[in-house]
This record gives sequence, structure tokens and C-alpha cells, in this order.
Amino acid sequence: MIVRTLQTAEQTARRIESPDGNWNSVRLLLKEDGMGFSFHITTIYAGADFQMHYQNHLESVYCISGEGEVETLDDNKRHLISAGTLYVLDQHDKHILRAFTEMTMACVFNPPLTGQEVHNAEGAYELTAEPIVDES
Ligand code: 9YT
Repeated sequence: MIVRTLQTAEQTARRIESPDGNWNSVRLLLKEDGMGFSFHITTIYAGADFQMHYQNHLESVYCISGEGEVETLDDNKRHLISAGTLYVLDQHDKHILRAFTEMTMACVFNPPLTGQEVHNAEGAYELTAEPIVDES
């Protein structure tokens, strides 16, 4: 069994600060844990407005707190996101996330992230990122 706390993990290399200033993510479960998915608690900063396109991954995102919207770019549909809402990028959907307030999200990625990924120019994660070294 694996037991971890957010409070401990965010003091380690599991906490990634996005270079674009839009979010941080504490990656509680990673590929090395062997579950077949990764699990992250992600904070989207208030006012963030950015495009993503996870060409190499499927992602489910559950909003724990905060308010914003997600817009899918193929059909220009906007969906309000607030506490209790799940959105699922089951079609590798190109999308924009806008945070009206700070948002806390629980995110699951398949295939699992290895640890250090940040968005490339397309808003995707590469499959080749190096694993983090977790000393905890
Ligand atoms: C909601 C979302 O996809 N935010 C970007 C960060 C990502 N969830 C991550 O790397 O944990």
C-alpha cells in the first residue's frame, strides 16, 4: 500500500510550478508507482487563461474548489466549472481553461506522467520526460 499526504509531497520535487505562471501541480502518484495512471492535485491561479492539447494523454479533471470555464476548440463550446464538476478529455480535446478564481483540481492522467512534465508549445506533455527523484 502507498500512503502519501499532499502536505508532505508539496515539499518535494513532486510539486511542479509551471513556467508560464498559470498553475502548480503536486503529483502524488506517478508512473514509477505502477498504477497505470498518475494522480495530481493542481492549483490553477486566478486569472489564468491558457490552451492545452494533451495529444499523448487522456486526462480527467475534477474541480474541488474555485470557479472557471473550459472551452473546447473544435466546437467552441464553453462549460462552467465549479466545485463538484468533472471534465474528461476523452478525445484528446484541444481546449482553453480560464480560472475566474483560484481553482483546485484533482487530475488523473493515462498514461501516467513520470514527474517533471510541463507543457510544450502545443500545450501537450511529451512522453519522454525524465522521472523525478523522490527522496521521501
Ligand atoms: C487542469 C490541467 O490540466 N492543468 C494543467 C496541469 C496538469 N493538470 C498537471 O500537470 O497536473
